[in-house]
Amino acid sequence: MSQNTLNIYEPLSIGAIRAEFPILQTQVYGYPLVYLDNAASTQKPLAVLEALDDYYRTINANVHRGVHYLSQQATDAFEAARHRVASYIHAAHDHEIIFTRGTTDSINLVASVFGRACLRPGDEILISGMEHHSNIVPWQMACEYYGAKLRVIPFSDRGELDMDAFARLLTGRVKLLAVAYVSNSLGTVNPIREMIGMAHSAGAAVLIDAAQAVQHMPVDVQELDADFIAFSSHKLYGPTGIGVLYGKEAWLNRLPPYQGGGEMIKTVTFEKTTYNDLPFKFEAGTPDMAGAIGLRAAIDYVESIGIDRIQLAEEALMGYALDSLSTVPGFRLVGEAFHRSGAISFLLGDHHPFDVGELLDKQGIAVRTGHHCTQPVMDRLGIPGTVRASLAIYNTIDDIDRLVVGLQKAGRILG
Ligand code: 7TS
Repeated sequence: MSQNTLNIYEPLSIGAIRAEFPILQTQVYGYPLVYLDNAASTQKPLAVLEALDDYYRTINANVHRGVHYLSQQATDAFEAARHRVASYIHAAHDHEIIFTRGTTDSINLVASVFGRACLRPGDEILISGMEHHSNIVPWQMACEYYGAKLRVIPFSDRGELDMDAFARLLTGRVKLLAVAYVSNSLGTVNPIREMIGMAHSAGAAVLIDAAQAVQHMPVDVQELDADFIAFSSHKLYGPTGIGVLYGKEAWLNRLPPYQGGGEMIKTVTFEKTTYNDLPFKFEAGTPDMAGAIGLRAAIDYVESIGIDRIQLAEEALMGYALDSLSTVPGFRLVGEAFHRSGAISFLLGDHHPFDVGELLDKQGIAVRTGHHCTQPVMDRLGIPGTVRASLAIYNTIDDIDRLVVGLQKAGRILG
């Protein structure tokens, strides 16, 4: 097992980290698995698997309703998970953390209730040209419903947002800016601190899609001054089916509830229902208790290593990968932003990304191919899609070397 470039995880070895992820021992077509599809979903450490198992074995019960022992235990663990998420992103209050099904669900929640409360005909929602479909379609739907307009910040050939165009688009008509912290298909890290400041000066609220950020870098919602932040547990080494919406208390109090049902109410009569306090106002129905507890274990795991150290190690590995990949005949990087994280998108000559991905798979190397749910990015660049290798805590120089050899072989086969 090779070391990470700078041994940044010391005194922990990369081998010790990999040993925490049982699935990395998988053999694929006779090769040890190289997992480079982390932007789609990360693998889970033992701590998360054990937390899920332990929850169902020892404290499973519905939360916030029973007087009985197990229900109390489950409620305490669920609320402790909320507290852990709040502290991870430096939220001022636990009740600013809403558990959702994931980034998509979080953005749909905001688009739906923000639309109802704040959008009028002629208003505008501003997004960027590099958003995931999850941060496009919910806004299109809200705009269509309320007669508002969707405006788009363009990006350069290198994959960097055009900040002059952003400044021009930021008129008094813009009610909300929704932008990705990190692009899932280009790897660009957007200057969101500056963008949030500019948007606030123009009177617009801001939602940050942090789906590709929270696993790669420290995120401090108070320092950023974001109004809403969305992310998914499953890209942060946690379970699927749960995610987070952070919202500033004042915004969450101002907005109407999203879904109706149990948990989100205080009193119900057929004449009138009163809504529950934060965060429960936005959590209708039985929540994913096990998921929240699994997410807590994932965050504990990440913090046991340190998100700063993870960021440094991944940056070093990214540098190594970009250097090594540039030696592969026909390698063309897609997205050359100066500030980047996580994803490396590329093409190999004129070969279709799918063919390249399939030949890598046959060598035990998992990458994603296609448009990565960012079709407008591919249209803007005039390409059908890319091959994408995306990094996580457990990736090694060995993984990158295997990718390089795999691509050389794919290039020879495809001719
Ligand atoms: N936003 C960004 C920036 C994403 O990368 C993704 C998922 C989402 C939103 C949606 O997250 P979900 O958990 O609700 O599905 N991105 C990817 C990807 O790049 N490959 O597969 C899923």
